[in-house]
Amino acid sequence: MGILNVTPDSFSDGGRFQSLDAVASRAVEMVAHGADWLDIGGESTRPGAAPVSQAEEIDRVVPAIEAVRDACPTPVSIDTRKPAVARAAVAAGASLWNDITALSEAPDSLETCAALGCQVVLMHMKGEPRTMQMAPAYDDVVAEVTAMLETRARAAIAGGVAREAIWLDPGIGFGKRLEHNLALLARLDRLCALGFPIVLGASRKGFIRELDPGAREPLDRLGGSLAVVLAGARADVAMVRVHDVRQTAQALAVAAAIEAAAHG
Ligand code: HH2
Repeated sequence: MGILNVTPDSFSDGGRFQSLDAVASRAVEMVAHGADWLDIGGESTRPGAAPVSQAEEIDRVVPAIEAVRDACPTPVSIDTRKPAVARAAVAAGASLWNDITALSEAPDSLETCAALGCQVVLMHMKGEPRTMQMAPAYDDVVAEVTAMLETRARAAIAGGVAREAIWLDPGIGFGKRLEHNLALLARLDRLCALGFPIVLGASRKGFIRELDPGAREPLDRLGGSLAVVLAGARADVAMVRVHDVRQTAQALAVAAAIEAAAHG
């Protein structure tokens, strides 16, 4: 899944895709590089990010989705926590709602998702973006994230979302310290055992810098991002959400070729 943020302030690609031509050509480029999904976001959720109004978010994402749909047939996902934005995005052609709040932001999130009939990513987050990195604490992060995602998946199904439409995501960096991110990445098998396809997003995230203090800029974090992608592939996650589609596809192709050689 290629990331396409149409925001002025996303931590890595904020401000890069302000014109619709830039959005469309980035989409075409990511698809040429191997993206199977394009994830469009109109609100940065980086730690400390300021919220965006519903109208502003719709104004950002709807034209971008239309531009992407005109430029390529690849399915589009909408990265939002607001039901009204998801509704507008699906009307514009998105077919997956990527919700960092696992359909718990608004009272009508769940019912909106069921009515839209779209696919959905339920992501784990502890707290909310403005404050989530202040002092995140868990007794057993793997057990707690797994239990929360299972609970949200059950709630979604009970609320009318089709089981086959649900993806789960541990939410790397969302209310998690380095040790929490690493514990989750080390035990992705526990999430996979829930029986839903797993999405993993760690592209260029801040925790990589804690392991490589020289990687001050998001663009310095490709190596760490690829290490996470390969850990995901080993655990059989279904999708990785990345900025660097070409390098990710290459890393996955080489890893798969080595695996094939080992078995054959
Ligand atoms: N991470 C970000 C945003 N949305 N969605 C899912 N399912 N999983 C993630 O890990 C995830 C996500 C944050 O990254 P990014 O979109 O690159 O930055 P920003 O939130 O600053 O726009």
